[in-house]
Amino acid sequence: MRRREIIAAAGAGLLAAPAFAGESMRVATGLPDGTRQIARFVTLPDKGRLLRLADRPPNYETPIDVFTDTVTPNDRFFIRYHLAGVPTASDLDGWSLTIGGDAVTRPVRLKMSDLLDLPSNEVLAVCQCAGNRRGFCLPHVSGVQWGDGGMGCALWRGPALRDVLKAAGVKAGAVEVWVNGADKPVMDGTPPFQKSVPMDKALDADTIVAISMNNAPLPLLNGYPARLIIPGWVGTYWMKHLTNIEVSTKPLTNFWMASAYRVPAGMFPVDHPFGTQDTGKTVPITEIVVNSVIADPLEGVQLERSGFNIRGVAWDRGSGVNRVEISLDGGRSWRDALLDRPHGPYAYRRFSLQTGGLRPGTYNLMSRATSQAGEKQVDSLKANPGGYHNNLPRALSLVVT
Ligand SMILES: Nc1nc2c(c(=O)[nH]1)N[C@H]1C(S)=C(S)[C@@H](COP(=O)(O)O)O[C@H]1N2
Ligand SMILES: [Mo]
Repeated sequence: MRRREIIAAAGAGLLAAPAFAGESMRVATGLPDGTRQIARFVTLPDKGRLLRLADRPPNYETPIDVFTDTVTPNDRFFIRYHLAGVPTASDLDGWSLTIGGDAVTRPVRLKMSDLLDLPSNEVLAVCQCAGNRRGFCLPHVSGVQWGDGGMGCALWRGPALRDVLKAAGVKAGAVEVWVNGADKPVMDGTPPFQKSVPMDKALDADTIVAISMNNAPLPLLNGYPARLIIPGWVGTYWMKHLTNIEVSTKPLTNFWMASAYRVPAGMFPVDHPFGTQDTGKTVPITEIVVNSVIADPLEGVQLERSGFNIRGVAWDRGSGVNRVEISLDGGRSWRDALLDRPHGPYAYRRFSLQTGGLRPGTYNLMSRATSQAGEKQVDSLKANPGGYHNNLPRALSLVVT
């Protein structure tokens, strides 16, 4: 079967994943009914079990139980595409990366061997879709109805983007780096998925062209053979199957920059504003907000009155997480969780809490993280039309018997 056919077969339920002992096969209760009805746990080629929300374009989320670990394995890493024309491995044979635009001195075409010749950097960083948890927004907003799993944390390795750009020579006056991938629209009128990054972020030492993910080649659906890594920023800039870079003296004004992925100006904290894309009313969504997720126990389970261990991860835009609190009573009272050592500013930080003995009854479990920068998860949703940056603590109901 070709990959497209496999996705279609998965869609028809022909490749339904087997149930693994101890793993959640539930779709989160807070999601809209329509999403819950069509979402399926499926296994794609080279991937483990993921929750399919859509398959044209492919949108698959990581099951929540995977977030007990700092690193998300490649085969469990979520998949997000905007365009249905996803490249196959053979489409990417002989892959190359062109660098041009009005702000380079000499346009070049680089091969994989050229990237391998450059010094290599690595960063453990969370890739999170700006719309992660959109499905829990009330009132619901349109877009892919992500639950908790539109994110993952991996060890990314490859040359710094600034070293890659050196091959073409960046001229004074460059303001943005425009990036494009190998996936294509399948319908006339759909704009190609092209994004841009401001010069200072593009030249940051931690911004890399990853050719390795968790010490292996990137999985096809996570951007093989090379993708952009923009630590601390939401996934939309992390261009997969990177094929074309334009260094520009002008801001990119296409649909994906000017209309999509924007938030009201001033609504969310940012360290490095994206000035060339700021209209005064709205700004592009950029830096990740502080957030956390409880991966164990799972929503709806029954537990013993002797107590249980609560585990999960917390993360932010790169200041680091320094506190996670847990509530068992839906946010009325909180106690501090134990934090694992940090694995770098852009990575998940694990937390845990042993509840001790509990009376029988229903408990509403929540987690709330605070960052080194002093930001805390919100008490009420910062509503915006895209349903972006939902970091409202989630309440998981469980029963102690
Ligand atoms: N080529 C390409 N790159 C892309 C996208 C895309 O649609 N096409 N989506 C972006 C978005 S919105 C996200 S959240 C991340 C998701 O990365 P993943 O699919 O590896 O999980 O990829 C980004 N890079
Ligand atoms: Mo995204």
